Amino acid sequence: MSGRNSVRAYIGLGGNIGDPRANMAAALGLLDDDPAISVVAVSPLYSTPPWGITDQPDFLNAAAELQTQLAPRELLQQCLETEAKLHRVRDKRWGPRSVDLDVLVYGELEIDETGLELPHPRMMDRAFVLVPLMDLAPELAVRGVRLDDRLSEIGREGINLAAGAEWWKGR
Ligand code: GSY
Repeated sequence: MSGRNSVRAYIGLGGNIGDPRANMAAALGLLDDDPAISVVAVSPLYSTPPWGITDQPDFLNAAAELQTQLAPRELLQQCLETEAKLHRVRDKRWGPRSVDLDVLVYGELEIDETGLELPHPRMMDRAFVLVPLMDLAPELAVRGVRLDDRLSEIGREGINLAAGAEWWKGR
C-alpha cells in the first residue's frame, strides 16, 4: 500500500447457505488482492444461532482486521462488489444468505449518512459480531461502550467455536 494514509478497519463476515466457509475465505482473499487493502488478522470461525428470522440454518461468522487506504464509502463499495463477485445469494432481509460482509468499524470514525453509518448501527446488539471481534480487539470500545461489557449484558448463548484462526488459509 502507498499514497493515502492507512486506517485500521474491522469487518464482520457471515453466511448460512451453500458453503459459507469457502465463500468467506474467498471474500478475504479478494479483499486482500486489492492493493489498497491488507487483511491483517482474522478471528476464529464461529457457529451462531440465526438472529432476525430465527427459522433458518445456523450461521458461520467471523471478523477480520484490515488496514486500508480506501475511504469508508470505497471500503463499503469494495465489500458489496466482493459479495457480488461471489454471486451472493440473499432472498430476503434478515433471511439466509451465502455470504455477508459488513463494515463494522473504520478507525475512530463516527458517521451517520445515508447508506453509511459507522460504527455499524446494530453491531453492539449482536453477539455473533461481538464474539469474533473480541478475539481481534479485546480492548475495543464502540461509542464509549467496551465490547466485553456489552457482551456480558447480551450473552453469547449458542455461539460455538467452529474452527481456529487459520480457517481461511489455503484457499
Ligand atoms: O447481519 C448479517 C447476516 N445475519 C446473521 C449473521 O451473520 N449471523 C447470525 N447468527 N444471524 C444473522 N442474521 C443475519 S440477517
